[in-house]
Amino acid sequence: MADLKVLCDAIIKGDQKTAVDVTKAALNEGMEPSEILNDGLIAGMNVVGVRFKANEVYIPEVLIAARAMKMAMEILEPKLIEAGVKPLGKAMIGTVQGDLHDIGKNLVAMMLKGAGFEVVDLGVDVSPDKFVAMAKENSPQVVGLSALLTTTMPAMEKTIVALKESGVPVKTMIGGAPVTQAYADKIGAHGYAPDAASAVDLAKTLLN
Ligand code: B1M
Repeated sequence: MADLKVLCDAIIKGDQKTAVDVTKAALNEGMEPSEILNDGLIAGMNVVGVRFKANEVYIPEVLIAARAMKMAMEILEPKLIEAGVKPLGKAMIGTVQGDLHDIGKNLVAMMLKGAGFEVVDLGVDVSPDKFVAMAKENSPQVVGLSALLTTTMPAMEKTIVALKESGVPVKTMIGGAPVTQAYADKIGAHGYAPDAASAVDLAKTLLN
């Protein structure tokens, strides 16, 4: 019988083959897709998030775990849709205008997916107008902005102002190496997260 503890461990270790094999076996045995998601995949990514925050694992391990999760999700996703399983929430994320750095932003997106969020990733160099247009189109509850350059931090403020003026009911969170909680407070963001695992905790808080 497929063992979800094995699936959870495969995600933690980033073992793609085992993650995919156990997911397939569990589905073939008739296990609920939501059970496979919550007790196998998300449980594994949660452990990775906790260890990452505690500096017990580093970015490469998180990326490898996220890749294993992505492979297993490709098999599970159609079954989750068939079963009508709702995501935890919808988050939209992008790197702000003028900024091409996306490694941290991608990590945040992967961790959010790992935690059960549906994620709309707008990519890099995203203008305030595009954030607004895509927020109207996708109705996320949370919009995440990433910036790695001191010169592109003002684009965060412009984006937050544009989102507020548009009246789209979203909560905003910001992050990136030069960004601080003080800056988030100054520009009126709803939250700041220093790393990808904290971004997941923050996004969950912002849902409520
Ligand atoms: Co650039 N770069 N770069 N760069 N680059 C930095 C950021 C820099 C600090 C290097 C330096 O000078 N020491 C410096 C910025 C200085 C400053 O403004 N203070 C810099 C510069 C100057 C530049 C250029 C201007 C260089 C030039 O052309 N003269 C240029 C700008 C291009 C542009 O964006 N318009 C440039 C270009 C590039 C590359 C294209 C070569 C490449 C980016 C490749 C890519 O992203 N696809 C690059 C890289 C790789 C870096 C460094 C080396 C690494 C950044 C990174 O990926 N870190 C960086 C120096 C450094 O940091 N050591 C540097 C790993 C990543 C996982 O961390 O992104 O911080 P980070 O994400 C973390 C957290 O910040 C947080 O979670 C992540 C995981 O824990 N986080 C969030 C991030 N986003 C979040 C969002 C959230 C919450 C948390 O909520 C929404």
